[in-house]
Amino acid sequence: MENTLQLNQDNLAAIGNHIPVPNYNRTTGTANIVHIGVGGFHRAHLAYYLHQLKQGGTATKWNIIGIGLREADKNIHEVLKAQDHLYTLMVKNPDGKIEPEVIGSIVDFKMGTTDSESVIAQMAEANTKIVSLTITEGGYNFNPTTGEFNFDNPDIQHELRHPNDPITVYGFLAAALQRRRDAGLPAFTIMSCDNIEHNGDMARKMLLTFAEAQDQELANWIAKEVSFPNSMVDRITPVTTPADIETLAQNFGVQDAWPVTCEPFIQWVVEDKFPNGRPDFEKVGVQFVPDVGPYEKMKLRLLNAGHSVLGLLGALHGHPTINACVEDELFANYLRTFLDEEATPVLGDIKGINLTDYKNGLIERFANPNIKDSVSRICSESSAKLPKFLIATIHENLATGGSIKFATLVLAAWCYYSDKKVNQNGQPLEIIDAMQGKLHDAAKETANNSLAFIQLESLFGGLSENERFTSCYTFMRAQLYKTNDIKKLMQSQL
Ligand code: CS2
Repeated sequence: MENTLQLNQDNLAAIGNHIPVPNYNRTTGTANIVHIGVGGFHRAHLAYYLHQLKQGGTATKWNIIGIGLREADKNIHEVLKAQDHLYTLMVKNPDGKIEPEVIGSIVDFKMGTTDSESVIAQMAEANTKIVSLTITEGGYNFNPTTGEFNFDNPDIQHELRHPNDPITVYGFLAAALQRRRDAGLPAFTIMSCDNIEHNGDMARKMLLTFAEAQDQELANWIAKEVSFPNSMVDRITPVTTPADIETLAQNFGVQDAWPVTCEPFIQWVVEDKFPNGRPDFEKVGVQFVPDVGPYEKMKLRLLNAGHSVLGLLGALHGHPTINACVEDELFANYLRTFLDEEATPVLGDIKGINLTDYKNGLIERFANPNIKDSVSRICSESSAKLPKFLIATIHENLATGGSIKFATLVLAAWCYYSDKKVNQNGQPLEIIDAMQGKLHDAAKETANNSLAFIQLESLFGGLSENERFTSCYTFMRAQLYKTNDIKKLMQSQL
C-alpha cells in the first residue's frame, strides 16, 4: 500500500482512516495497573480488555504502565517507546480475515534493569492500584515438584543481601511494598496472569517466603494487606513474524515494528478480590467468580497440555505448527484420545461447563490455519510447563489406576527431543529452555541408563520409582529410539 503510516500518537487520526484506533485520551491516569512482563500475551489479553473498556467510554482513569525486568525486554521497550506505546493487535480469524486494531491502554514503560529506582517509585506511588504479572511459569522461581521457593537462584541471593538493588519480581515487589507501608499507603493488589494453577496463591506463597527471608515485619504486613486474586487467562498468541509486520504495512498501511497476532477467542476468569479497586472488567466479558480453581485446572490440563502433546510429538515428526499437527488425522485422534482418556477423568467436576463442548472448541482453535502457532513456541520452556500441564495428570492417573500411556509417550518424545536436538528427519530443532543443558545430559545418559531422563526429580517427582510408569516409559523410549518413527508409535497406542 502506498503511504504507509508510521504508528505513533501524531499519526493516530490518519491511521484511523485505515484501521480502528483509540478514541480516548491517553495521558497518564489516576489509577494505574503496573504490568510486569509486556510480552505478546499481555498485549493480546489484559491490555486489550482495558482498551475495550476505554473505547466504550469507561475506565477513563485507568491506564497500564509496562515494566521489563529482563535484559531481553529492552527490545520491546525500545519499540514501544518509539511508537508512543501504541501497538497493533491483529486478530486472525479461521476464514483468513485479519482484523487489526491499534491498542492504546499502555501509556508508559520502564526498565528495571537500567532504572530500578523509577520502577520501584512507580509501583510505590498512590496511583498504582494493581501490579499484574505475566512473567511465565519459570518466572515464579519455584521448584516444579515441591512447589517450594528456590533460594539457590543467585539473583534472589543478591537481592536478599541488597534490598535496594532488586533484580527479580520479588525484589521489586518487596521494595515497593515496603515503601508503601512506610508511607502509610494501602497495598496494591498483585494479579498474576500466568498459566499456573492457583496463580495468585502461588505468587503469594513465593513473595511471602522471599519477604520472610528479608524482613519478617514486612512479610507480616504483606500477608495482612496484599490481595492476590487467582485467575485463568486464555488467548492463543503466537510469536510475531516478519510476515505479520509486512501484512500490516502492505494490506493496512500501518508501519508497526512489533504488532501482536492472536486468535479471536479470549477468556479471563478471575476472583473478585481487589480491595484497592479495579476497572469494571465485567463490562467486556470478564467472568468474576468466587473460585477459579476448576477453570484453571481445566484450561491447563486440556488446552496447555494438549498444546504440549502436539508440540513435542509434532516437533519430532517435523510439523512446523500446531495447525499442521491437527490437520494430520493421526495427531488429531491422538490428541483427542489423550484428552478424553487421560486428562478428563482426573479433572473432577467443573460446574456449569460441558467438557465435550470445551474440548471440541479447543480442537477448532488449534486448527485455525491462520494462527500458525509454531511448535517451537509451544515446546519452549517445557521444563517449566510439563510438570503442571502433563506430569500432574500422570501422577493422578497412577494414583487412580487410570490410563497413562498417551502422556508417557510424550515424555519419551521429550527425552528424544532433548537428547538428539534434531527431529526424526535429522533437521535441527529450535530448543529454548532454561534447563536445556541438564535435560540434554540426562537424555544422553539414557544410552546407559534408560531411566536417566525421568530421574530428574525436580521435574518428574518420583515417577522413576513407580513400576507401572517405568515399564510403560521404558517401552516407549526404546521403541522410539529404535524406529525413529513417532507416528508409528502413536498409531500403535490407539
Ligand atoms: C501455550 C500457551 O505456552 C504454551 O505452551 O500452551 O502459551 C497457550 O497458547 C496460552 O496459554 C493460551 O491461552
